[in-house]
Amino acid sequence: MKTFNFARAFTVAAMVAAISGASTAALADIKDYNFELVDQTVQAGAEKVIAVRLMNTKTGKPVPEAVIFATRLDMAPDGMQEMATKVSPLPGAEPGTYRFKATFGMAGRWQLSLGAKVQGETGTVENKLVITAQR
Ligand SMILES: [Cu+2]
Repeated sequence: MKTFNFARAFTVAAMVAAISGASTAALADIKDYNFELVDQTVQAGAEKVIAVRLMNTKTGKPVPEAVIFATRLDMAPDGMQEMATKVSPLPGAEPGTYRFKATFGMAGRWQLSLGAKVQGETGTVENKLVITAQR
């Protein structure tokens, strides 16, 4: 009986170790990545350039070669979510920086929604950034 209890306790301990080990590995993940605006403001008007940097917040370094697959730019921060404009990717200036071209038809606050896949990471980086278009 004593031997049986010991074996059972050991099995449970091993299982707990395995589970906590797995969750520790899962914590070093996609949540450590964040987009940030290079410039918080842009001039209102046609064909303006927006630049964002994808940062690894653990290392403080920019992350090159991410695949950007979802972008939307609209005036949701000023209560005009239906006022959306087309966002076109442009070649990046430097590794870890991603550039887009868009027409800001109105001065005010615009929300840039981004989705990205990072090399070697599962999951998706999803960020919403607010950029102000000025006259
Ligand atoms: Cu508007």
